[in-house]
Amino acid sequence: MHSFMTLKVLNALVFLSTLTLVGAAHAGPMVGLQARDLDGNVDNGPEAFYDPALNITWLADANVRGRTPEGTYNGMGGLSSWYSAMEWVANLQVGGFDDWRLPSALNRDGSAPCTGFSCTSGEMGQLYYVSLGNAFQSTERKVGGFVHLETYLYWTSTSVPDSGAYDRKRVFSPNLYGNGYNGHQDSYPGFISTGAYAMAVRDGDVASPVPEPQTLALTLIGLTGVLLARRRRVL
Ligand SMILES: [Ca+2]
Ligand SMILES: [Ca+2]
Repeated sequence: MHSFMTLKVLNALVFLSTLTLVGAAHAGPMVGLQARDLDGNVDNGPEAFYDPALNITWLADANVRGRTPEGTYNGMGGLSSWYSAMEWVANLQVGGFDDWRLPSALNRDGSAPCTGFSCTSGEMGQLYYVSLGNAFQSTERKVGGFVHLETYLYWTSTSVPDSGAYDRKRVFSPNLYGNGYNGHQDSYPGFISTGAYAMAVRDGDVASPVPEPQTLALTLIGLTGVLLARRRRVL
């Protein structure tokens, strides 16, 4: 009787593991990004994504500034001058962290950012092209697990060295998905009249990884192995 029950439990565990692995294979829109929890509730989904390639953590809400907690637009909808965006992110506190910043457009080796399409070395270029798998000028929107990723310009923290008078072209701003300039990185005046959106990112990882479906499946497989080994010993 005991062995029979054990076998039923084992069959159920193997079935569950298989189901979970099949589900995980279809749910992989982001390359390399790892889900992170910031609000202590893993059931409501991740609030951040860690990118081990750059060792940075993105807020999953790509326009947290422009939305109320209920998700409706707030004031200017998150559009602002570069100066206002820099001030906002400096004061942002989410998940117990106060070191959020705008993404850098600098190349990974610290050299000056490129202009145009396929600038994959900056942080937003890495996110847009590599992690989310977008192509330049593509009309297909791949946003992975991010929400409120707006179809317009996003500020980076990077100033243009020889910006000339009036602080013109002070920042680099990749244009995500908008106006045929999807994946385009360029420079604009810090007080560009239309404003631009702001994503928040921080250096390093956060403390609370969200268990991936694969991890759960592997745990179940490991448990199954232990039970099988125990059963063999009993027999
Ligand atoms: Ca959560
Ligand atoms: Ca701060």
